Amino acid sequence: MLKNLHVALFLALCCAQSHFLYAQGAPESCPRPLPGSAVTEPENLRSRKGVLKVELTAHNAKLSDGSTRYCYIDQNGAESPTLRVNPGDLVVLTLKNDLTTFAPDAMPIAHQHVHADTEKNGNSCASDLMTRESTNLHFHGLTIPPVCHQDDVLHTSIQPGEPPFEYRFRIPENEPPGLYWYHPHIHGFTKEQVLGGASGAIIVEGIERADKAIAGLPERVLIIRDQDLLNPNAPPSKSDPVVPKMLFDRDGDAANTGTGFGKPAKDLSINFVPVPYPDYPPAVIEMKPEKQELWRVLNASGITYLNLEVLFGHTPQPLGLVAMDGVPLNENGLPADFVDWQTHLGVPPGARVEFIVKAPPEGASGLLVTRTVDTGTGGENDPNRAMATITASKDASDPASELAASPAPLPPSPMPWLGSVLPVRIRKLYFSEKLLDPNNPNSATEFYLTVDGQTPAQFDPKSGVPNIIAKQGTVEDWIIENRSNELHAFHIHQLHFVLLNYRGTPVKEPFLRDTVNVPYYEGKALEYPSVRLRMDFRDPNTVGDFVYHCHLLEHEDGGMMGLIRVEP
Ligand SMILES: [Cu+2]
Repeated sequence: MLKNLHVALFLALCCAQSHFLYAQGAPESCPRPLPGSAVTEPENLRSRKGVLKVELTAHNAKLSDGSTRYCYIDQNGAESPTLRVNPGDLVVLTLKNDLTTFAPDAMPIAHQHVHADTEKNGNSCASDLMTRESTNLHFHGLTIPPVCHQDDVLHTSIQPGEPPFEYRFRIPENEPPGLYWYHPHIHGFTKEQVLGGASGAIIVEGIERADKAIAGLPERVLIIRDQDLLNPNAPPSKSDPVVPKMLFDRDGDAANTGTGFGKPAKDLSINFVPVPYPDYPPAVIEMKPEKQELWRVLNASGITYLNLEVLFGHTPQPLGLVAMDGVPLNENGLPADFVDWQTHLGVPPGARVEFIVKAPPEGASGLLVTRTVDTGTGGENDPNRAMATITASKDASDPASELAASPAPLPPSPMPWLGSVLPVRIRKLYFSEKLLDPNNPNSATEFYLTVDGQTPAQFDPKSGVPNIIAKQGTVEDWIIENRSNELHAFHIHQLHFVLLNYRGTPVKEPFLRDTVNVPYYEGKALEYPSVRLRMDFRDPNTVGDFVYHCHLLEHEDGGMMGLIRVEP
């Protein structure tokens, strides 16, 4: 165990080279497919007799290009398995921290959060030690209690060399069936670990019970991650309109060009198959001709917004949305078995979409792309790009999992629809950013998420003083404003909300979300753009202290986060 920084630094300096050789010589250390590979699904770990036992080890590996990969290896040696559970199941998951100290790179934030407290070392539930090599898990979207060994990220920190740490929680009986996910949440270092690949899917089974339109369909899990550019110095490809000037935002990512083209802030991968800038060689998804599948897509990116589209030739294909952020569409008293047919689907970092896709005819092919996302002048460049070619062949193998063909319908929720419950209060919060040196546009930025009336401050994991106190059993309306010139993605742990108003326009969405875009300020309008959300504190599992934050991880790590206490 590393007792102090000096030891850590010594190990880093003395051993970096040998670990580099290890990563090169040991393909089992977070192996990744080559660009252009076929997209294979993660291994499925299914619960048995109401219990899912998982043993994960967090690994990392430093590559010759200077990048660091992170991965979870399970008890079978598989990487980032999909955890499949039923409502009511018990999850017993051990996490062993096998992260290695590599030579430090330029991330000044590292030093703000290292407070080696030897007395607390060894107690992962009350650790003051959150370093680059610490890790823990957040179960994004699940309504489970924010307490140690379940879903606490405020104090739970597991250090390298400690015995495996046990997570033990029950999936609520009323958890909506759908797609959730797990990832580390160490304040100050989440971005590095998630960009490196530390993430995986969780599926609460039974989505076909909520919507018979998808009964019997093969289901395919697609995890889209982002990572540092493999070819950062390459000019745009010849088929990409030349973009005159490369700008960087204050985080060092390629700034939004406003053109839909140019160098992206990050490369994307799909089930770990990289699709690197500048030529974006697509990965390959093989389907049976004209067969319908349910695609369960997670945006596990650190900072990249997606806007997914499937093209046959130049024609966008219908995508039948059946669930958002793990919640099936007909939770809002829609006609039974409703499908919302769209031609493109926006997915902020952290969000999930589940939709029906039909394969092209035999011999033809399609293309899964992400359209450009306008993230504002201060935002990252998320250009148009191909992600995967969809081929159709009778010999294509079906996905590993298929939804039940004649499911028993889900019983209706005993709770009234969130959108029709009266809120006990309205709160206003706002995203803002401040240059440390107002005269220097390239100086470091502080990121804030502030309750209106309080003083803007970067999140301090040690403060313990809640910014918001709510009562379990109630429902509140939160207006989230954006006073910065870049898009942010608001996320709250432990619960879902319903979007009521987007930028002044009332919306009536038939599903809940746990992550939502908050549009950027252009500096002209009299009012800041905002969203209005109805927050659901009715579930007893929301009692406790937890966080809300921007899901762009460099903003989250930079302090764009707040603490809420839900009292019983
Ligand atoms: Cu943000």
